[in-house]
Amino acid sequence: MIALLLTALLAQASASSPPAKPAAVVHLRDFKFVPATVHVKPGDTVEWINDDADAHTVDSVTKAFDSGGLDTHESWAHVFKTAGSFAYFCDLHPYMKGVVIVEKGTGK
Ligand SMILES: [Cu+2]
Repeated sequence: MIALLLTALLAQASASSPPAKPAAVVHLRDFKFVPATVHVKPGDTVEWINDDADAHTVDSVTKAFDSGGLDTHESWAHVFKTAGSFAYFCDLHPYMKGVVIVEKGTGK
């Protein structure tokens, strides 16, 4: 439990060094989130990596999370603690959309 809390705190404190093992990685590439939909479990970390020459952001539709600006090759990670469907977009290019689906139970 303490380890989980520390992981979450570190993820928020340090944008450039995410936790060691994300459950899913989303690339920001050609003005798209690739893949646009990822499935994880509660407590999992999702990491985003900007492969584009342009800056992007990862902004929750419900303001649950916000990466701030990500320049080329920058990454950002977020820990999803609760189940649900978390839609997000790029604040700079609102047509860029993705969703993180956090599901309890087995399988994906
Ligand atoms: Cu963008």
